[in-house]
Amino acid sequence: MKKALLTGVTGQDGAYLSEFLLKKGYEVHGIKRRSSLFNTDRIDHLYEDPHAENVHFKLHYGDLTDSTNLIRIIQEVQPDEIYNLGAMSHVRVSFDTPEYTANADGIGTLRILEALRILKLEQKTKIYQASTSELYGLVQEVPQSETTPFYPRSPYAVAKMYAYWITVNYREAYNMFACNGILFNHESPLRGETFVTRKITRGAARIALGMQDKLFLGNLDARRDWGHAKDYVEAMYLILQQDKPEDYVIATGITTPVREFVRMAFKELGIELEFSGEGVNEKAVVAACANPEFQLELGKEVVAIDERYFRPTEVDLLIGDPTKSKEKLGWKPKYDLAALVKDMMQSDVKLFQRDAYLQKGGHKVMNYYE
Ligand code: NDP
Ligand code: GDR
Repeated sequence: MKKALLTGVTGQDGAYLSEFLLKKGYEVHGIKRRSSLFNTDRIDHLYEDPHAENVHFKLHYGDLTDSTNLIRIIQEVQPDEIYNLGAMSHVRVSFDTPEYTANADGIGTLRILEALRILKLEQKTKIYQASTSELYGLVQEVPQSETTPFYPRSPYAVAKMYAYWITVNYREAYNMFACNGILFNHESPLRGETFVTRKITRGAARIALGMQDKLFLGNLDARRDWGHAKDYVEAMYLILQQDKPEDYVIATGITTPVREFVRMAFKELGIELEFSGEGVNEKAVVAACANPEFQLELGKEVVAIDERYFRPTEVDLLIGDPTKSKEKLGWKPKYDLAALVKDMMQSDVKLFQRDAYLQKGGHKVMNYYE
């Protein structure tokens, strides 16, 4: 039985990848940070009682900022594959916590690579590094491929650039099977609530159900190449199953502005929007509502701009060229953008129908929509 060790197991990708690898017959070990509340919602369905025999999914307390802890866990697990998914992954927040981001996202990757060397596992353990399309930052060429020059535009992207190159360097210096997956944005019903797609699908569901008045967003002109996380974790696995360690771009090859994602999300609920104004004065109002379930007045303003969500330096356009991954990995995504929006919208409507029901019964529900 192959053993995989995942950092970031409680995150969006950690949850989908764990599920995928368990189905493949792996023993999956996940590193989880200690938190004052349980934060395992995304992996609770995979949880196995550690007292039982033949446990295939095991959690270890750990942190990418703690070398000794990483060395100990890796020594204990002796993994065949490590997927380094753990990171402070929010681009906007990295401007507020740049030093921590560099430590966890940049040096954290070095700590894992060094742990393998210290433990003399560098020829046994393959490693996948969660690299990102944010490396391309300020547009140098489109579409962006494995040979496009990097120009990072945030403390997050700069930290990930260190992680990218240290992974390449350890591959070349020590002959390690260490690979970067340069993944473009991928989303799902499990996406963190403050990334733009999930913020939009949550906002649209809550507005339709009368639980939220308006959705405040930042730059609606930014364009992203959005895929479904379920498809993207399969690519991570494929990257480590090749004969040679290499780096791959994983993307759909289609780019869409944030504004269009907003339109598609509301449309999925039968609500048509009309956008007007420019820059900070842009807004969207309800132009038609074909769904009798939702009592929305025509002309009601449902989307407005809040400058707080603008970034000091923005990444305007991302569009990936997935030719290499299609040809070499045989990777092909099953979800297109419409199917992704549908999946996320259906899930959030269900979630907030439950909250609306609880609220009606006098229970307090969480009302944050940052
Ligand atoms: P999430 O933000 O959903 O998950 C991040 C995970 O990292 C969480 O489990 C989090 O733990 C954990 N983590 C954060 N800091 C530390 C730390 N110091 N030590 C150990 N674990 C830590 O991210 P995604 O699942 O979306 O992304 C997975 C990886 O892929 C990330 O590295 C991200 O930067 C990268 N990436 C993501 C893309 C995307 O579109 N989703 C695209 C390209 C790259 P906790 O739950 O405790 O917060
Ligand atoms: P991104 O994702 O920065 O691409 O990083 P995010 O969803 O945060 O932003 C995408 C674009 O939408 C614009 N935007 C807003 N973003 C947020 N979060 N909130 C808003 O209200 C809002 N309004 C407009 C942003 O300015 C941006 O242009 C994600 C993360 O998962 C990274 O970890 C990963 O590496 C990259 O994707 C690929």
